[in-house]
Amino acid sequence: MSLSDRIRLSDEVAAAQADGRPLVALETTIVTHGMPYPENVATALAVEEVVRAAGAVPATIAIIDGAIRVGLTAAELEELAGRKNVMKLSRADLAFALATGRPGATTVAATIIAASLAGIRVFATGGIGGVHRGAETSFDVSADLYELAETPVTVVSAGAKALLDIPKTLEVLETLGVPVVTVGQDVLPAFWSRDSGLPSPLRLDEPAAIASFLATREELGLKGGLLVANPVPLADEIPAAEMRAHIEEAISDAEREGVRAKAVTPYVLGRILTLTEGRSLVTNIALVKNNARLAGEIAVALQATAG
Ligand code: PSU
Repeated sequence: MSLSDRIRLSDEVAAAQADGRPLVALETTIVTHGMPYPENVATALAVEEVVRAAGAVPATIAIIDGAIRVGLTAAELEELAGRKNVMKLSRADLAFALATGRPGATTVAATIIAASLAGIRVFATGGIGGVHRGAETSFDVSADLYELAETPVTVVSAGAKALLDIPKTLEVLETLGVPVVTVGQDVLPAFWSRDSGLPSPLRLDEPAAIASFLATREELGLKGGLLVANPVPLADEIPAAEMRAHIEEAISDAEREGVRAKAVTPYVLGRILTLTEGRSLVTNIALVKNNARLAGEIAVALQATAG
């Protein structure tokens, strides 16, 4: 089977490609492993609308029936969310799901790969994976960081998830040569909170400035992507001081239960949802929509730069 048989574009995405319209990739691990039903499906559909309102075309990515699907119908999203055996796919097992026909949701790493194969340069998510707390003994470092270093896709996030070790995550990104650009403020955001307490390595406030930075990286032939950190809107944030205790409790629960590897992030997100009595989900939904809007604007700006 050839690569073009493995990648199946929806009609909307194929038409956008043919017309040269800007596209924004969206991931599905957030749907299957990041949020509860039915908010997960409702959010995925709402996020697509936000991308359209920004003037771009959404391309939600998943592995279904041995193909990389780029652009899903509402019914396909609903079906994926309802299945029990959906794999959480990264670089190591993306091809495994394709070869075996298992359904799979794409993490940031796998979505970057799929987006790049489909010629999509901008991708919106909630928060990337990174270096987990205690990584000095567990060695738990998300493959998202290495994929950002390898593959030229711009990932719009609200920072790294605050359950991670953010200083170590920044160190690894710097070592790998991944630029981290915060929008609208000097401090790096921390997913549910606007302030991580750490200065952002770089700052740019306008989509056009981000597009021009990307064009300059291309001129130099630098490989890899760019991480955009977009702070959650003030009205929707949960301040870091308030999140700290919830995050610590959720992580110690995960340790006590022996939760490891790929299961850690979904478990901790679920515990934090309970501990915040649902508020973390409201914030998560708001920040993903906010990222989708910015990603749409960057995709439009990139098109203008190229044109
Ligand atoms: N953003 C969210 N919720 C999520 C994720 C992102 O708001 O659940 C997912 C992404 O797919 C990311 C994954 O790649 O969490 C990180 O998982 P891990 O820490 O196991 O690498």
